[in-house]
Amino acid sequence: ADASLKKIAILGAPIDIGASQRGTLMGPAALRTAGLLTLLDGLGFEVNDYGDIAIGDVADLADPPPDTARHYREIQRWSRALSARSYELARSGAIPIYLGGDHTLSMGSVNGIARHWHESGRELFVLWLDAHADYNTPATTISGNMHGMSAAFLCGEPGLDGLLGGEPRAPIEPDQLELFGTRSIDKLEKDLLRERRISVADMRQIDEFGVGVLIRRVIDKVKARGGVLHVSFDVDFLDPSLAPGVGTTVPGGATYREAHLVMEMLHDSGLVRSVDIVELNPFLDERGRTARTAVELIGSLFGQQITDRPTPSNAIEPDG
Ligand code: B3U
Ligand code: MN
Ligand code: MN
Repeated sequence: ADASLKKIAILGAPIDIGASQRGTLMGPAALRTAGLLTLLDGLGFEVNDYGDIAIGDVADLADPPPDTARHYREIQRWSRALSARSYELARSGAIPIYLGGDHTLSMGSVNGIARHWHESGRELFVLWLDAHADYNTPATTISGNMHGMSAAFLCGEPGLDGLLGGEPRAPIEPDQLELFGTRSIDKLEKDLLRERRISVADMRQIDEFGVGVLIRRVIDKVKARGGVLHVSFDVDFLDPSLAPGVGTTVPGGATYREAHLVMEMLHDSGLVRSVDIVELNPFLDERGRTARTAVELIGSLFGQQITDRPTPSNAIEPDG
């Protein structure tokens, strides 16, 4: 293999018990069918597909499951396996792309990545492209669905402390989380976000300032602190007209052009080191539209451009 080629590591995690609607377990297959690997290969990456992670028959831990976290045991198995694997992948120097699966995937994937960057002495920032804040805990949740708790878990909120068992937990600070595209937050969840002073670029702000200004603000913050960026892309970030293949669609989401601009600017920043693509539910999709749109967006995130000429933003701030 050409050593100058940048490596991408693909890992699927067919999880669907973190959500209320079943079916996201078909997400990894749909993203592959929609041409994710061919696209990344065509953009000049060395792409290795590690298939879908298996949770095997590891013995269950003995911690008491919280009674407001549905399917805690299964999600615990996924999270432990994912965190361990994710840490190894991040350490290998490849850019891991995790294919979900519902958003509980990130409890494992991001924890493993955060552990790696913590050891490397660089700050990890997590950009949460999502209609929801996913900042519930077992104490605040209304639904009991654990995909609504993953961002809170990653920021070290209490209530799921035994989830990873012996896997080292690597929480990020609340100021390393950037919620973006938010338009559905529960009451107690909102209180907690305010208490923690979490940065939220909600749709109200996107309408007023535009995605360009707001994503630039995130990029500048990460650069100023010498950090790196993980992109956790919940496909319900997109407007339902564009992405119907999701269990929890919320009207008023990002448009096609807004989403592409976000991805293009993130690419030009040179900061992205890992990605999750979650909540795609092929069972609800219309002729693969959502899967194809998600794959196109990943193309923009990894350098697909309309012309090869510098755009105003990447001309001013060339990739360091
Ligand atoms: N906040 C609600 C709804 C929700 C969160 N994430 C998704 N839906 N996909 C909850 O269930 O916690
Ligand atoms: Mn989510
Ligand atoms: Mn969501």
